Amino acid sequence: FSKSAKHLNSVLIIIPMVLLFIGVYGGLMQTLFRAGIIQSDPFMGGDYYKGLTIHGVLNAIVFTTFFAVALGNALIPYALKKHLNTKIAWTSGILMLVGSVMAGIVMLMGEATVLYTFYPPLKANPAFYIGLTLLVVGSWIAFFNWIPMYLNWRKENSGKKTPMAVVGMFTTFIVWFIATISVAIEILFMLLPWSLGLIDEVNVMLARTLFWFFGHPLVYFWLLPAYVMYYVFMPKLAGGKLYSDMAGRLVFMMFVLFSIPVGTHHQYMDPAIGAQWKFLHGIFTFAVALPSLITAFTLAASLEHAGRKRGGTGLFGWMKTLPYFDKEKWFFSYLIAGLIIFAFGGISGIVNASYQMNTVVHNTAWIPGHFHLTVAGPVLLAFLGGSMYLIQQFMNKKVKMKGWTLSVPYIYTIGVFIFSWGLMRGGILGMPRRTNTGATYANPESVLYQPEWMMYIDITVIGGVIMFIAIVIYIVAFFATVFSKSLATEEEAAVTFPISEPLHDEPALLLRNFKPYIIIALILIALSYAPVIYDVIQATYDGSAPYSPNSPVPLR
Ligand code: HAS
Repeated sequence: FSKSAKHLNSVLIIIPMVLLFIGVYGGLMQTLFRAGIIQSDPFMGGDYYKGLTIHGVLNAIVFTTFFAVALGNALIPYALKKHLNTKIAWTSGILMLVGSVMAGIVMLMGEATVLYTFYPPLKANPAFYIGLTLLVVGSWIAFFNWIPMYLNWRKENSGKKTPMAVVGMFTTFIVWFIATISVAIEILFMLLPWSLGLIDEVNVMLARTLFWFFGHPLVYFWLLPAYVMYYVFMPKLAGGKLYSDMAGRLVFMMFVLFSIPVGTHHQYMDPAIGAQWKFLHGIFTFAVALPSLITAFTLAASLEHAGRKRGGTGLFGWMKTLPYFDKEKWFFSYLIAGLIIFAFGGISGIVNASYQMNTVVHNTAWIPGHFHLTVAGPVLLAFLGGSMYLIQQFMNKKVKMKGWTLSVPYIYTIGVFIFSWGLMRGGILGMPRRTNTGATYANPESVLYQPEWMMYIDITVIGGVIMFIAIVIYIVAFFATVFSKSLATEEEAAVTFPISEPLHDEPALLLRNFKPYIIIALILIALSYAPVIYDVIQATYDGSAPYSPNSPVPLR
């Protein structure tokens, strides 16, 4: 890695870490708002929805995109033994930074209180949409920068299997690229002109549908870099090997196929889309859960192999010998804790995906319970562990406060289990999501007051405070590492990654080329989305009259 590549990757990790902390602070405020403990943010000012927007956008969109790009910039050249084109990589990084800062400023000013889904008729300052567009375009440029490296490598290494890390990172960005096209259409042709005052109507259902075409693959864009670290790093960190190379490749290709034609499962309760198409998306949703089930077995087998190599015996005895508390293997604790959380996140996802069950949980606090066990569980922990690993490599530092660093994922796990349990139990009772319960259902003065929800709301405060403490410890350890003395001169510092060997190295001939999978994915997308878009257009342009958000009377 050149000096410039190291600097770039460090910037791509440090700046979003600051933004992540602002977002995490916003998360803590959410729990306090919802419990009625505060009515206004003591530091940033503004209400519950401003805080919720900052929390969602900075943590779930900005931090994750930066980390995915930094991981790709690091792993792809490393695994292919090629040099990153740093000019293009810096251009992408600068676009992402400028875009994120623009969006961040308007959110802090309270000019973009539209939540991370930015559904119309909620309208933001144009700078918010432009900022998000720059972030996405910057990430595309990072992806395009990796393609020539990969094609050259294939030319020079015909017949060889592409390294798993590269397969995983390309899967991440193929899914991201296809998915972001729809949100680009939504922003550039609908929301931005509307926010600039160039058009005065926007088709709400079409905008929601375009959003969810992007929104569900977005969750796999978050998950896949974590999967790269699970498949590529974790077996080696545990002291073993990846149980099956083919299983890993199959999992990534299945994500290319099924990540996108599933978005309507977020719209089961929306009007305008036929129930048969929602059902079809429901079936594909079960298909996209399969690669995660394969992952559960493959990683468990890899961990068992490692545990037995470390002297573990018996049916479960191998579990005891894994390096959960080995300070030198602090990275392992981030991955294993996340994996354990994900077992519960996955189960709750399957509940959401079931069409009938969704009627019980949709728009209730169950849903944030689910996604704190997925994106704010395994994904966050893997990205935090990964950020610490990348920063020490690129800045040539030694991780500081290792014991504390190791403890973070376990403290966080305790917090997130308590927090999500409170949300999910409250959700089953009907407690809504995205609602300032502090001013309504948790307010004894209000006619809406629901005393039986109070216990669960209080539980989320306890869980939220524990999660926040874990992140504060992490941030202190992270910046202690960043500001510590460098180990050696730049020239001496070699970047290395713990790349796992496979235990079973199957030929996997049918899993070596992305092309057929991309083609099948496009066919599945066309089959599943053409009728949905047709229904939406039929119902909203031909069927019913448009409404203004300010009046219940149709416009024409
Ligand atoms: Fe989801 C809503 C369905 C996965 C994130 N999801 C959301 C939202 C977010 C989100 C943010 O069908 C809210 C969006 C909004 O704001 O409205 N989700 C699923 C399904 C899966 C799933 C079927 N979700 C995720 C992931 C996310 C994420 C991953 C982020 C990264 N989700 C839904 C649905 C909705 C939804 C509906 C809409 C709900 C509504 O009504 O609004 C699946 O992909 C899950 C499959 C996962 C598994 C788990 C496998 C287990 C593993 C761990 C094994 C453990 C081991 C440890 C090996 C089947 C891999 C061993 C331990 C030792 C000690 C040895």
